[in-house]
Amino acid sequence: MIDKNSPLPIYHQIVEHIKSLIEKGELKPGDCLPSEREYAESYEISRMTVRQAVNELVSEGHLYRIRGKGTFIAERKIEQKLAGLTSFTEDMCARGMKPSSKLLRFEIVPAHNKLAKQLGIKENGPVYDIVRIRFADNVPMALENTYIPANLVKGLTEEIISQSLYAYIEEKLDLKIKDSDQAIEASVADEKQSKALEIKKGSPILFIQRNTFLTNGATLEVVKSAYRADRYKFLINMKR
Ligand code: 16G
Repeated sequence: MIDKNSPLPIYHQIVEHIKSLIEKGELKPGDCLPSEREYAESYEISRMTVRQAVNELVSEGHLYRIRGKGTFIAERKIEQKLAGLTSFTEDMCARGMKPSSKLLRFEIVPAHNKLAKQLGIKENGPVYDIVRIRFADNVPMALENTYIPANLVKGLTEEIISQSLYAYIEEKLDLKIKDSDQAIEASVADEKQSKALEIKKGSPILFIQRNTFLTNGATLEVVKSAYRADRYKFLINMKR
């Protein structure tokens, strides 16, 4: 596996070797990685070199360390293409994963000034304020806060919102979703986010804001979501 005459640095060869074992399923999420000493002895290389490889795999999210316990194989991240405009339910079903939601808030509130502007409604106009934890195969992936003008989307119920919002809008209300503006930025989980997502406070998250518009020009939703950075990865194809 290690070719000391190769022009490829040894630490890089170890990185690729461990990645291929993960790929082939020989190292599974949650498995403990053999110790630095074992690697160093079996390949006759320095522990420093092994550490350099492990550090790289940790920083890329393939491995994680637990102090005093060792280094473990991370869960595979969900790879989300930023191409078409899709819902959480569609994204999970497309992967053969089971989507589900836990509803933490579902109420109608008056829109404060900034939100009213974003939604294109009158200040203090009624908006649904919805907070859901979104799960994939029962693992919490995102904490999502959705604001929707109550006069635009009629008849929302707890049951509907526990399933797919987009399906209700398109199939039951016959409104046409046109496009979204979306921003993604790095952040860390606060108390609420960490509890909902079952991660430690201060863990990395991807904070996403999406404003979605209908074909008739109305703003459908303003959504603020916190996605687990250890479980999500966004992919984009760029043309030149
Ligand atoms: C996604 C969208 C969110 C939308 C929801 C509808 C992002 C960042 N957000 O979570 O804006 O409201 O899907 O999902 O992708 P649903 O139809 O499953 O309720």
